[in-house]
Amino acid sequence: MTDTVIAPTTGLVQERRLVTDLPGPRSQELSARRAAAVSAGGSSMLPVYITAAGGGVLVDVDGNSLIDLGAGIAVVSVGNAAPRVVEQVREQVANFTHTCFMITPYEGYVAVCEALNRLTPGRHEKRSALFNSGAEAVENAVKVARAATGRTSIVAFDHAYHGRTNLTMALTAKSMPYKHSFGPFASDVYRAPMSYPFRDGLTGPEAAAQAISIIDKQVGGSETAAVIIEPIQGEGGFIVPAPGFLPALLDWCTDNGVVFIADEIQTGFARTGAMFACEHEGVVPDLVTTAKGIAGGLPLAGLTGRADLIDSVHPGGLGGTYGGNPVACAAGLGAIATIEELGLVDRAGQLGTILLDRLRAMASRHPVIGDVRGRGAMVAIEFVWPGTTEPAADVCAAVARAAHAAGVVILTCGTYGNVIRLLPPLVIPLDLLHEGLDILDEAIGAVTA
Ligand code: PLZ
Repeated sequence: MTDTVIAPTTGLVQERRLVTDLPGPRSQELSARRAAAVSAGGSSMLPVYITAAGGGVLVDVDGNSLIDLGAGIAVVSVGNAAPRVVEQVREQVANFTHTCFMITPYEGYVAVCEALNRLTPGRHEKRSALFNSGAEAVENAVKVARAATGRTSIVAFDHAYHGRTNLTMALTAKSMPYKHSFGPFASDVYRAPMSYPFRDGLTGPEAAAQAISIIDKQVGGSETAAVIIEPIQGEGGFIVPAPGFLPALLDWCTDNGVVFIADEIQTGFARTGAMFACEHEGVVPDLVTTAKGIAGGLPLAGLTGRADLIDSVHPGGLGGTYGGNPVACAAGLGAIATIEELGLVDRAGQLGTILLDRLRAMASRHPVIGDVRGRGAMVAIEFVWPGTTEPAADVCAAVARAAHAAGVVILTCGTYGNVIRLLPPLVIPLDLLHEGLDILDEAIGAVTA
């Protein structure tokens, strides 16, 4: 496939180049400083310290150049230091850095909300509000759903990830490391089974019937304010629900006056080969949460949805000192313009074809790969002991370590810790993507030999 888009987004040479072992000596010095200064509760998957990044590479303090197949967890979809982002941030930061939108507003905030209203699924009348992080967007989605319905119960799913604040920890499924020792958690949060085709063997409608029956029996439709779901689960293992699961859930919500919240924080902004992952199933959510890919790396998050729901909140009920900060909004407008100008929705689709073809070929040679799944530039392999569905987390960790040592940044995820996920910047040059996949392939071979 010819490389249709991109690349001169950065002055950095687009190559993998190792001049030391990883982490190199200067990174190790920084790690020693860090140990004496930085909370041990925050860990780094690969402690090489970065000085520059762009296109498909990360350059470290020792002069190593690594292939980036993680995009900072699906954030720098437009590339690190993308030109339009840099340009608009520079201009904004020199003009003014903060007023607080709740005190004296500015155009950038309005323009980002207009873009969100235009780009999210559905042609109905919408409103948006801006925040600093994904977790904060989710918190506010729950506030809106409760205010609009006068109900309190919220339903989340097995394997869900929605954040690390108190309410979003309650919504997140996995205990270690996200919730362990941090309770008590917010009340009135319930959990329903997710559609996980590799593990449950159910069709979408079957899995939806199972989930709906549990919600009906254990929560009650008339008590439920909202159902929140990632249209493709991220941290939980890049789980793509079986076709029909999301639409059936949405129908049940509509029939019961329950707000359907799509958490598109990881899946949004072109990542899956659609602007938003709900589009793959024609699902139009009542509320959508966004962050990550929205602003090329600056902290910005959005809540977008039905005007009648969002505007049911009393004036002053939603806000925060920094939410929709002018510099972050400038970055957001730069990132959105980049996605549209470079055709990154299509580009993500192209990357997905390459990724799925290559990973399926690997699966045919490596029986430790139990499942290959995903959409667009959000794909994963799940490791199992050959011939079973038993999670092979040690294999997964060893493969990731081997890839890291070879200078390829790949991330793991999954409730069982046995999934390698690939979510490269959408502007990655194709030869680098292939090289990264070659190294992954070799790593699996070496670990399972
Ligand atoms: N909802 C679907 O993926 C963030 C966090 C990883 P914040 N996921 C990566 C970690 O270990 O902290 C995420 C997400 C979905 C919400 C969030 C939360 O977004 O910006 O990290 O708060």
